[in-house]
Amino acid sequence: MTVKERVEELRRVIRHHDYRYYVLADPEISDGEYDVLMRELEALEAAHPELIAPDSPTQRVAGMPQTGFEVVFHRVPLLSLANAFDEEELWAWDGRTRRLLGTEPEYVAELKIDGLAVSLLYEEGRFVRGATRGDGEQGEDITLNLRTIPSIPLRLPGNGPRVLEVRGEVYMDRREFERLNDERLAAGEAPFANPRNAAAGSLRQLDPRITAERRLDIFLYGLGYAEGPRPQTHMEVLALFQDLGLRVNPNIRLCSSMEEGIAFCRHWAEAREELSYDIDGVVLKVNSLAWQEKLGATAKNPRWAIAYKFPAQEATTTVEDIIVQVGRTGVLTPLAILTPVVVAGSTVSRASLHNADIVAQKDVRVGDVVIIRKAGDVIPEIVKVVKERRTGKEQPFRMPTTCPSCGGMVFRAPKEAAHRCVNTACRAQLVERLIHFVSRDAMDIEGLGPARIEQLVEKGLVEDPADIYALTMDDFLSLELVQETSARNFLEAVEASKSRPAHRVLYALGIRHVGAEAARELMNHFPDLFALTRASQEELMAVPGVGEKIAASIREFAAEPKNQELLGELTRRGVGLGKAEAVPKGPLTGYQFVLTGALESMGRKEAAAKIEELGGKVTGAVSTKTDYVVVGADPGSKLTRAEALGIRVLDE
Ligand code: D41
Repeated sequence: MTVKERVEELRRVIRHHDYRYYVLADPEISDGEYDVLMRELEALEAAHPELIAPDSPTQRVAGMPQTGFEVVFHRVPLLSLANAFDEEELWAWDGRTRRLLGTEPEYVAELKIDGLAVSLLYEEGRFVRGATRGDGEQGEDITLNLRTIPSIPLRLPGNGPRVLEVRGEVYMDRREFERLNDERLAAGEAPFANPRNAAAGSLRQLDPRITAERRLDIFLYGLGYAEGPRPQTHMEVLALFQDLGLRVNPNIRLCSSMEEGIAFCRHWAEAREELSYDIDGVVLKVNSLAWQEKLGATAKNPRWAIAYKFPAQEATTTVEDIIVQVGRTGVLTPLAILTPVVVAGSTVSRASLHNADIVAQKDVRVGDVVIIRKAGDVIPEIVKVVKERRTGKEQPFRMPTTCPSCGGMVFRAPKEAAHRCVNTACRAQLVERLIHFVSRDAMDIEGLGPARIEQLVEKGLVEDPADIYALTMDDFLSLELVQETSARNFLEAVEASKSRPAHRVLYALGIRHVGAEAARELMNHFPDLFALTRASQEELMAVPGVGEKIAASIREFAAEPKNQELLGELTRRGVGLGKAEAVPKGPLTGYQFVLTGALESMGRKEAAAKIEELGGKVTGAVSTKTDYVVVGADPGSKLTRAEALGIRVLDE
């Protein structure tokens, strides 16, 4: 084989694996094997620069930073979608469509991805130009940025049409959005308000290397200008895209009536949070392209499609106050108290402002009119201040220099965003630590909610977690509105919590950076909590998933004599801190599991608890010791690793 042939073969193979990985999310080889192929290709191209081609997989990030974007005139304008804001408007559209056609058409229902509309142009199977939608007539040439999106093929397989222009939506996954914002905050940069803005900002980078770092993705949904045989229906268009390796959203439904279309809308209005990306509605399209043509378009919108828009997740309200809350590690968190507004079906009256830097970056002041956004069950966020509506009377926020709970000193460690109250005896911290200790994923002491904890601390009955195990019937009866029966229930719940597995106790202690998963991993490696506190930094870091930060934090906890006393007190009062007791035996005893991706019927924590109930072990990282990997939707690198190691993979 000549070098040229080998280069071409490598490109073909890599292109195939890119497709398996990025388009189908179903890789056939491990990351390591892929890297070997890529490195060989890079080496050959470096040795034979005359063989480098723009559509080589090594050339995704190509060209120098630009000074601006060229204007692109779309050969076929990108029309926009007419909107329906409720079911009545959908029925009205269905009625008009049926009247114009004189029959009841099939509709295709698809998700309305909340991203940016773009057009991709292929000539002779090669990706030659990508552009923003712009105003529909003309957009901007963002070819170099779109080339960096790994699911966009630089070359189409086989004999695609000579010219093919496809339309789709570029978006950013919520996980990537969170990652990017964390990174920006750490670097002192303003975070993006939502994934859509983050995707837009990333596509507008003049330096494609920056775009390449922002893992963007795309779903294709429309055919623009195309030469060659045309499909007959929208479903065939989508099938053609799939044949060409263009990424199509899997959640599509062919509807034989409007009822089905409405059912699809209702389903996704409820289920939208299960997706790993934002959608802002559902698009209904007439399936037959002949009928699409017959229906035609108004000045702006095709008559054959309509967007059903979900209720907005954003609303406008006023900041009435900014208060400061003290968390269990002493972190002071500013919280905006808002004039209550209804957003996506529930009333919002507060929004987290995270830390002083974010308040400063967003320049949120008491009295400001703000746009807030609610996504799923996360705490609502302030997207931005409507500065145009300032009166001049707004009050800027200042982080207090003393703790609002105990009056103690407030410090800010260098390079940290958080201000902290460093008084470990601070009452607010104690209450938060105890609330965490008894919470569901920790010791799970049923009935002991925040209000009860508050009362127990108020009465001086509890000063640390071990005190909970010394509470008597009379102590509980001394609380407001507690009768004999509920007091007995409290005692029973406290008793039951003594036999929680050690990893739960560890998590319950609330050591900084030690989350539920790290705690689980740690207690798989140490016989009990005492052994854990004796471990060296190196021994701790040898545990999978435990890095420098976690290890240092455990060492810090262990070095504090009070904490050693606490552990002693917990054992004396009967709380199990080790594996010695209570490893339940069951059908899964001896098997190690790893969970990855979003499960459908239950949360991951719940699934882990069930596996443990049956005697199995759950760890966070895939290793040769792993027996099974259970995969849900959108699994990540754990699945790739499992496949590389040949570990059995199970669905839910
Ligand atoms: O997911 C979307 N955001 C989406 C947008 C979609 N699934 N289908 C769309 N279909 C069209 C027509 C029917 C006009 C081809 C669209 C859009 N348009 C669109 N997005 C932005 C402007 C128009």
